[in-house]
Amino acid sequence: AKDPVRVLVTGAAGQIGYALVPMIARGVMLGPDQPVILHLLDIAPAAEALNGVKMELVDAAFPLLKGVVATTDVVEACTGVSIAVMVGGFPRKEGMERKDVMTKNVSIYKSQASALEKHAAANCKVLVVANPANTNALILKEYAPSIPEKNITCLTRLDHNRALGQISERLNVEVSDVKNVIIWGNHSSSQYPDVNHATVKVSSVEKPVRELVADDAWLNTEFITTVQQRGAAIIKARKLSSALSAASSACDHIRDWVLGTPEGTWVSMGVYSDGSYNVPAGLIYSFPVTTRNGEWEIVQGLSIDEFSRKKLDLTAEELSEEKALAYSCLS
Ligand code: NAX
Repeated sequence: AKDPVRVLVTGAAGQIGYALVPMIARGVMLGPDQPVILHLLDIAPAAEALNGVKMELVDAAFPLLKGVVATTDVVEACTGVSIAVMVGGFPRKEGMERKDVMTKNVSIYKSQASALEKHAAANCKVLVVANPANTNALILKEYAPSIPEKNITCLTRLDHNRALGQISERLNVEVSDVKNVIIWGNHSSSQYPDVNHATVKVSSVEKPVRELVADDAWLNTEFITTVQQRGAAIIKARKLSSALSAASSACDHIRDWVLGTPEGTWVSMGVYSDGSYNVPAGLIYSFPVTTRNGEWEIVQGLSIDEFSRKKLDLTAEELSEEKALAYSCLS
């Protein structure tokens, strides 16, 4: 049998945490033959709720779950973990300035970066979910210089999956037959969901989404805004933000990163930009990536038309501004 892998979930007493931890304990993230030990971190005011989550994990008697460490101590939480899913953060409340929210999150991600760097397993893979996800990941990278930059990513897979879902609904095809959409840029409403290289399998032939939808007006406007605004639509409907879809997408992100993408398929991940597609280097930006042997690689050579170029640049500009704001909050 395999040795258990220690998986950290921060913000584990929150709503995404509540959806995510049973998925991990069931093998959705690392596979049905991979035992896990869950490390759950939250802050003191949530300690009792966190303990309740631990009790439920015990009660669920998951065969793959070999232990639960539920704690409000960052060092204990980070010790020995090979996967870190960072869901905890400071939410923006009504009337709060962007700078104040950024200051809070910068300080959280700075200190959690140091704890991970000192106490996590070598080669720990990090996924930041908490918003502003790209910039939190960038701060984490800056303050954990010994963790390889390739190991620090943020979640845009939910946006990617939302785009797949919209195409599947529109064409009335199975979502598993749609592939190779791309989310470029920031996990915010400036993101660019791009279908120019996406395909649908129709009687075992891959056909371009643009050809099948045959409605560029829809693809260039409503489709894009629906994906960009989906988070807000969920809040409006549920009075709570996305949780099960965020948790499921976080599992997809880590599973594909660790176990690899299928031949001919890419996914979207927020990763440290190397300047590919003329995106400024030094941002955490969502790109199309393929993965193999636990490493991602940006898909190269895709054609970018003028319409797309503007959208790639716009979301990069927003990320550069966020980066500047984050740095101005570091003191
Ligand atoms: P909740 O408010 O339900 O849970 C957040 C939890 O984090 C709380 O239990 C809180 O006590 C804890 N926390 C706060 N500061 C902490 C710290 N310093 N260390 C450890 N834990 C801490 O929010 P939830 O709905 O679960 O969302 C979590 C985060 O995901 C938010 O930042 C949210 O904006 C972000 N999202 C990101 C998405 C993405 O695709 N990247 C989509 C879903 C989600 O909106």
